[in-house]
Amino acid sequence: MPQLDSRSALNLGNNTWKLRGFVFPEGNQLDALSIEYGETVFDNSLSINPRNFPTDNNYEINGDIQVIAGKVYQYRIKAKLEGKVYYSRIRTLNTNQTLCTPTVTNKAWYRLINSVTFDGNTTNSTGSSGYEDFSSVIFNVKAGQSYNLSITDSYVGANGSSYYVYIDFDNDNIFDVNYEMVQTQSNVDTDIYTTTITIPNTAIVYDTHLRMRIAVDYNSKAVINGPNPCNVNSGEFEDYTIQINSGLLAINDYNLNDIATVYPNPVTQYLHIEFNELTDGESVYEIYTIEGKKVLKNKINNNKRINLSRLSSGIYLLKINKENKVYTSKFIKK
Ligand SMILES: [Ca+2]
Ligand SMILES: [Ca+2]
Repeated sequence: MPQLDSRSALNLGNNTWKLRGFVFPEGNQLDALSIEYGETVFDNSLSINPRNFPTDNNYEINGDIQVIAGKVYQYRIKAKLEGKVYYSRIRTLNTNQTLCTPTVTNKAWYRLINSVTFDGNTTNSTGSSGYEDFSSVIFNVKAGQSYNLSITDSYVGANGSSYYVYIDFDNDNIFDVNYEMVQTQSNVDTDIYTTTITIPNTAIVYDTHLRMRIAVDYNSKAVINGPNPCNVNSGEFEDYTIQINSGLLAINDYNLNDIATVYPNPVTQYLHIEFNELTDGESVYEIYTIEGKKVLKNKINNNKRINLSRLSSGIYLLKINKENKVYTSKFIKK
């Protein structure tokens, strides 16, 4: 009997979400596989060929969908095997979700965060309300890399503190304690907690502001209550911003939309590029997925169209090399 799991949905921005699921066929060759989604009923489906995957391994399937802002969707994985239909659990995708504002139960403070140092950059703080929002502080990171983090709390002496670090890698405004709690430590008898944060290679959203939330709590209360990214008993929260750079967007790249009109967006089949000024000679264009994989490369003349019918749905980056400058523009393929 195949095992199916609807794991998470990544908010890629521009009303595009990547639905993710995991499949373990348990040695069976599945007859059909799909991700079903919809508002009240599962009236949309992304079909996936199970023959592209091994039968004896757990693997990820995913697909990008367009959503309408403000709506709530459900999705699940569906498999067919020998005439029987199997479903994963149903997960919800809420385009209206906002980050919870942290609360502290016990206002007689035992622990405050006095400073946070991430990758050598320090933010000192003195607030005592239980939550300080430093989300305007942005740390640029790369997938697969590790970064030093140290947290100095206000309590001096050998009486344990607990620390929690969450990053909303899928950008859905929920800190998932199973997949997005990147560090935790209970009952640490130290005034400065030092650790490393490793940015994963999968299930992350690139080139977007992702919230990092740090919490400190008085130990025994935290152990009883468990990790909660929205509440601690006797401690403090601080929020920061992480941006995982894909490397696709270089600082010295030029905006393609300044020299050309690129339309339509979203695009179904033909992407048109009309340069403001006609020039002699050819340019080279390249199209990348947001994960950095090159999917198309060709030469382009003045005012041409590119056939994108073979690309799957999602966000792509168009790069054009013209007169020794690199111009970029993002677009959505429906
Ligand atoms: Ca603080
Ligand atoms: Ca999340």
